[in-house]
Amino acid sequence: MADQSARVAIIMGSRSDWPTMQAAAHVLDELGVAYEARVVSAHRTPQRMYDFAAGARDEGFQVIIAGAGGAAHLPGMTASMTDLPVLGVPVESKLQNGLDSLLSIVQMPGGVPVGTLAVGKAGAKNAGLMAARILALADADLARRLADWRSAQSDAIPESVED
Ligand code: RP5
Repeated sequence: MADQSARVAIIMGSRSDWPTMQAAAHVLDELGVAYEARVVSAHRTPQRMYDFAAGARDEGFQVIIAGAGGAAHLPGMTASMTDLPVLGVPVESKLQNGLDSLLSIVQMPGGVPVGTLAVGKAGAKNAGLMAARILALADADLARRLADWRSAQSDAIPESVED
């Protein structure tokens, strides 16, 4: 059962995906957005995936971030069983650094949308930011925190090429 305050579910096909998916968790921490992270494998725990996807809205989740590598069916299968927005993160794999993961997630048939991000940690980070932007549409406080986060990011980028 989810923490009742968790608005974002971060699911992944394996514990081995967590070092990548932590980038989503980290940025949600920075923005003060409650999330819950779980291992939910489309292939190894299909019943867990079904139960999660079918019950995600009732658990109080509003956005799902799903990361997987290789034959990365988790985001698409999850999207097929919920009306919540699903953001897919292709995890780097042994084959061409995750190009297989990317194509597995991005090539959804029309009618079953998955918002697919970049391969790896940048994609996970942006999935967290995108989840926050979706939630901020109906949350003015979060919208302000997002604006502050973006300003801080800009301020942290030096203009000079040398120290
Ligand atoms: C996928 O298989 C997972 O998402 C992971 O990226 C990949 C490898 O999983 P492990 O063999 O490391 O558990 O289901």
